[in-house]
Amino acid sequence: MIYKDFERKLALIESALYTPFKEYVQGQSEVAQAMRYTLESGGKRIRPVLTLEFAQCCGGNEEAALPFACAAEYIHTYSLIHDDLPCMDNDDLRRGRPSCHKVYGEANALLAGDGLLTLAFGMIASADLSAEKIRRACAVLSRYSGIEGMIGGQAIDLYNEGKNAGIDSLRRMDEMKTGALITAACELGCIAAGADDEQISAAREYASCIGLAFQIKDDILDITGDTAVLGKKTGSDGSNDKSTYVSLLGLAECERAVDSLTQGAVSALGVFAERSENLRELALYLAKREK
Ligand code: GRG
Repeated sequence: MIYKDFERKLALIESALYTPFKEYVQGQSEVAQAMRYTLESGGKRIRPVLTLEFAQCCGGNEEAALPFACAAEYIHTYSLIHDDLPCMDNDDLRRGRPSCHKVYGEANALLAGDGLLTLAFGMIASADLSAEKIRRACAVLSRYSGIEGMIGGQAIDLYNEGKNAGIDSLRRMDEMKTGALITAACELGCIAAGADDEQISAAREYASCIGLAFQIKDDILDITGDTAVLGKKTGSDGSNDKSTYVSLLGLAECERAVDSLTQGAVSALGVFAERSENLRELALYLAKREK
């Protein structure tokens, strides 16, 4: 257990994630099955938990924030499906199971990713929140997951292939590819709760620190992790001839950077005082995670 309330929040998220599927998965659509296959393959659900935690921290209602939390996880899941495709990273294994396209074929996997992407915005629109909150949530998710965020980061990643990217370029790429969606997840919770500017700015700072720590930890686990625990191949960064934090800075410096960024994240929570205890625990857990 990461912290006391984690499992309860996870259960809320798990049940909400599959609500739309009650209508169309029954109808044998292979694409809907492919969407569900990857959704239920056991991700850590960090992004939707962040949404609910920030909603709670800012005094909001977690039930009302749930559609925003699901939207963040749908976008994340679509990105994993597309990232594994032969035209991207060509990975056969994801979360310990064959990747979506290995089971359902490339065309269905492509559509499953598209289906989750569009479902994310439909889910936001279905929230029982004001039109202004829904408008802001759509704008935030679109910006951070699009060309200025996650997609832009993935494009830089493709462009950098085979080149020896330096630390600044690597950092910029990861802020966009990994950090932006984590920031969106945190900010969505703030928007659902009607947070003020100071709270939103603290959430962004926290997200920026854990986002970079998360990616550095991912690079560390690619070297030190266990395929059986991680549920994906290790050593793939080296074999893809990519610069990573570990290749540029070494393992020990990477471990120090993760610790210092985690401290930065914890400090950013000051404005929320004791209400942010769960978010503190979450940052500490992410720094120590093994998958
Ligand atoms: C849209 C093709 C496309 C790509 C977008 C986000 C992304 C770019 C690709 C996903 C692959 C990847 C390795 C991204 C880096 C971020 C990262 C470490 C993702 C894994 O997130 P976790 O650990 O995954 O939260 P789980 O399985 O726990 O949900």
